[in-house]
Amino acid sequence: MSTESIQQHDAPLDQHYDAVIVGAGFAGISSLFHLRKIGLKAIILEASEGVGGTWFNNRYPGARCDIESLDYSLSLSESIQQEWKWPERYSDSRSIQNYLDYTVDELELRENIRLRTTVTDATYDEMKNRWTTTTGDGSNVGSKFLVLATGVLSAAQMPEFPGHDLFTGRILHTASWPKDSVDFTNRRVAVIGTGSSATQLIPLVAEQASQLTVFQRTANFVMPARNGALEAATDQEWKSRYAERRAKARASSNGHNQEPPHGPGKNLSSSERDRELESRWEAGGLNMMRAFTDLLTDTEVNDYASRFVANKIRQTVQDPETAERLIPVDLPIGTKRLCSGTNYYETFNRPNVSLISVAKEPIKGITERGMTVGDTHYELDDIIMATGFDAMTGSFLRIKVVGRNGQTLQDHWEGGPRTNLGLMTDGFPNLFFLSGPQTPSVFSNMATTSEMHAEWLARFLKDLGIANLSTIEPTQNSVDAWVDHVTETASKTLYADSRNSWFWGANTPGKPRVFMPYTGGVENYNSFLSNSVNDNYSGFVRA
Ligand code: N01
Repeated sequence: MSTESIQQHDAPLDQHYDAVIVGAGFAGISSLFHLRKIGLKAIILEASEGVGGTWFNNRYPGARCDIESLDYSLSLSESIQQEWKWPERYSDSRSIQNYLDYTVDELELRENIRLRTTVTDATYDEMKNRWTTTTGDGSNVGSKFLVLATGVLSAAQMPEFPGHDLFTGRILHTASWPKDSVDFTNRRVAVIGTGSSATQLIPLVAEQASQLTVFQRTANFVMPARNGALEAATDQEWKSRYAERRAKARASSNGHNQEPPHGPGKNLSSSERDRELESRWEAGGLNMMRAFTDLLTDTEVNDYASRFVANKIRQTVQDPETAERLIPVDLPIGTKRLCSGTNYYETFNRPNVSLISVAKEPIKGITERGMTVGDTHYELDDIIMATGFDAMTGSFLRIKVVGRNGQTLQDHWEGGPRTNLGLMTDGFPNLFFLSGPQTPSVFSNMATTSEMHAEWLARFLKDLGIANLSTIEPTQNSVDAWVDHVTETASKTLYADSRNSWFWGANTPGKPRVFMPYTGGVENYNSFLSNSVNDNYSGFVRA
């Protein structure tokens, strides 16, 4: 079913919700489903024109998930998971968006979703124990609970290059791509950035543009995705054992069914290591991250794997200088998000594609007809910013959230995010974060972990007894303990010394350098969630 064929009904607003949920992506949709199931009156407020969250907004050519389709889906309804047909092994953004549209309609959730509604402010009233959420048009919505399901990679980041407004061509950002397809035929195009978005988009733009110039500040490791049609046998096998597959995902480190590592690389011979790395390279995508259990903890093993991929780049890219420029330096493989693409390195063999390093000589500015780096001016028709996000906390902090004593979330998290289990923060009663910082989020299958959060939230509120509950919030001690645990867990990995990434907030000017995701794995995190239930939520105080 196409998105266009689905009618968008917008829920009307009133003041008397049990829960306002912000965001209609995987986390928001799962939350609405589970909160409604326990009898809450809930509404989703969504800024975009459609549901889908990141998959609605990231429509750039090549936008595709790097987790396999059958895994990257929700288990809310047995009939949906049986009936829905994924066309490809890895789904593109349009397929995922269509799937979420279908899910929302099948589960009759649309009547509780209000689109085109940007949340600007949310203020807690201590006298009434209620949240007031304010939207872009000045409307106020009242609720007992507020659930921010706004995503960790959704606050797009546009660099402030001097001259930006002078440019007479098109400036596009991958995360706010126009609804209609953009034609690059006979155009001179620049792509700024070489992260996941850029590396998916570059090969497709190169097929159309007369000239494509890629401006690279930091080279990244890009694995071949090895996408293709989803085979009927695979589809059937999964569907006959879906419950088992879902359970396996939750009991894994990353929340999906990928083949786990067989053991450490440390004591393996070179040929044993090569065999494993080759099989992971052939399996494609994020499989490389599962090559060895010590890939992200042992420098020598990581160096070995990094050299293996560097040699693949040298074998693929014909011009030796370009090949060397594409090989990451001082970047242990996996300590920046591994990219997964199709024909990325091959694209640099095309005569219409060139790679400019802006590592030492940054982009000076934008002019009426192009861009300047050092003394060189590049004549351009289009500039594509594939420049990423104010990641992990940006979408939460772009809303002015005011808790107890008039304290803003911006002030409270000035030194970095502070949460208990990534779900709540002290001083902000009845406020929940879904799939946010200090959870496995970006190291996991977000469909799995979003559902885990939504289930926990509904269980939590049901166990506490909503009718007799005024407030619930984490103790400061529980928050301090979780922050320490997240930090300590990361300190045992190679992430600790590789700080030039958005995991550390390094890509956003003025952001504190704090490691934000939880590296302990989905299975362990799941145990923490279960323990909190078994402990009768001891890290939280209720009134
Ligand atoms: O963003 P990024 P993204 N001058 O931050 C460069 C998920 N995702 O949108 O590395 C020059 O990774 C910046 O350079 P540097 C996935 O988790 C998933 O690509 O900061 N360059 C970098 O190269 C991913 O990790 C999927 O030195 C500038 C690039 O822009 C996350 O989203 C697909 C610059 C930004 O890369 C973010 O990916 C897409 C400047 N002033 C995204 N500013 C899949 O499922 C920034 N850069 C496959």
